[in-house]
Amino acid sequence: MKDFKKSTIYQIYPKSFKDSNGDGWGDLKGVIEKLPYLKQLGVDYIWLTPFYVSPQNDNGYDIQDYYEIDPRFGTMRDFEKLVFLANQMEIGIMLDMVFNHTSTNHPWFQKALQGDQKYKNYYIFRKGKNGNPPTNWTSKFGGGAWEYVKELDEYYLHLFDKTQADLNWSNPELRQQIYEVVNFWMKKGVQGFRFDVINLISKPENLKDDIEGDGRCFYTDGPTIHQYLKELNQQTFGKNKGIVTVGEMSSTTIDHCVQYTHPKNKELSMVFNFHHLKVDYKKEDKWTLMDFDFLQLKKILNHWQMGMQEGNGWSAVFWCNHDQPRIVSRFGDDKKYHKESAKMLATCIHMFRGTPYIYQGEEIGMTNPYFEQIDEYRDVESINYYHILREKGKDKKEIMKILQTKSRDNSRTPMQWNAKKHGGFTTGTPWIAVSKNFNDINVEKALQDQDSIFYHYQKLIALRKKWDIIAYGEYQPILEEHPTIFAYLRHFKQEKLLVINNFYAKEALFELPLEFKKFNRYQKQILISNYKDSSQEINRIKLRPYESIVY
Ligand code: TEU
Repeated sequence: MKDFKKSTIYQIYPKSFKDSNGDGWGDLKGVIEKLPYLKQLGVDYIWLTPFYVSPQNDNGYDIQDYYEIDPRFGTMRDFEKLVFLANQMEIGIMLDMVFNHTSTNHPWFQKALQGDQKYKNYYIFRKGKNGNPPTNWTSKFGGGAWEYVKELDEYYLHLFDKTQADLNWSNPELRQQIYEVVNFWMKKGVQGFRFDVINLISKPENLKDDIEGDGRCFYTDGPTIHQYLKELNQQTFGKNKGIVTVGEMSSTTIDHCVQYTHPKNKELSMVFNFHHLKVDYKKEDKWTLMDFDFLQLKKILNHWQMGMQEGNGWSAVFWCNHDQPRIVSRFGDDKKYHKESAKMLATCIHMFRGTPYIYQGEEIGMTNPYFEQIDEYRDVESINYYHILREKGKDKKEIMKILQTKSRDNSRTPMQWNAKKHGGFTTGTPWIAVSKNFNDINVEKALQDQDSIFYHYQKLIALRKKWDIIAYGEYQPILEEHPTIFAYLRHFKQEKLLVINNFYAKEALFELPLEFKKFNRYQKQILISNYKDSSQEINRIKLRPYESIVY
């Protein structure tokens, strides 16, 4: 059985990973083809984002059938083969389970629309208020969170797109249906699950207007959330000790995340939170342009590292996923210091207390594509906000700039395998354009260069396996007020780990705080760095652009 604290998890967005049949969509056969590559990288689990039958209004997060694979991704046989071959390589497959909502194409919802009470009760239908929706809540993708159904003269709740109807978890029958889904996939030999926005599933019985906000205060970490997760655990994966689980937690708190992951509570193995990825939002609005606030970033990450440690919870640590722009374009430098900054960012995350996640392409330093036309974008959220910002009178050029840094499509462009047409992703026409820099940034090139970002990630993954301190060490931030350096210590038995990262292209002076001078007496070793000749001396180090060293 694998120890998830010593594991590294690789996220695949199958639609953009590898196309095996030339239809322009990545597929499961494409994933199978690339298993040896992932083995070479050294990852322990692969998390696949949804590939079930779906109208794809939200790229598969709108599920129409939990039990069938969308033919564009392949067949059940392909999936079984993938699980089998991955397990042979000691790679576990983790599936993405979207249980906050289904597609409105789901047969349950279709029956609800026909007025079938049983199925109406699977969702959240309410009467309007004086010709208005039941509450003033807004959808995360823009606009209101309620959609009117004329035939029923009622509204249904959708926290995301209007084709993603929220499920009613207070209905025990619905919960049973969900447990069956999880058990079905467990029988196929999957070794883990990622639960999509799982902290939003518990809504209060009486839905009220949110005077100051968008409604999230009512359903985020909602009233019976811990009860639901305990039940989910007992009825499904809790019966199999080898299963690893991660919950995606939207706008959550440390207190709840400790409860979600404390081993005694028997809810989940670990959780994602996103507070550190909002440090480039002006006034908490994603659709603005702002340089990232480094001190704020450090403060949030240190606060979560300490809080989760004190409460004995466990975090999934990450910079990238399919909803976030590329990290090297965001907090690094995707031009002059591409390699240095990508490696520095990787080290910073992988030495944290928590299980690190790598999103496809991050390991070769893939960048935002900088699309110039709105018709190059595919994501429902980007397209909605394009129109919302236009209506607010923003000029087209500025909106395009915002999308170039904020759109979720920034991470959804196809994986760059080589310098051939479409980066070797497909022989057909890709569903979304490949980033223009695939000649320079691609897997083939990375594998030939011993100094590449790829080998840096490979080394980080191996170090986690070798040194217990990386997985189990205690976290302690240092130089918290330093304007450009992110440094911290880890402690485990007789060992110490000192992690130093310069987050900028400017040189920076690292000075070891007085109370740690005694470390100089320790036997020292550099575990990893992103320059060939990093200082062996830890008292005072003149850090070069984006230099990152682990002692
Ligand atoms: O995302 C949840 C979520 O709220 C955000 O990451 C959201 O995409 C972002 O804040 C918008 O700015 C999950 C999935 O990861 C995402 O792809 C889905 O669209 C969403 O749930 C709905 O299932």
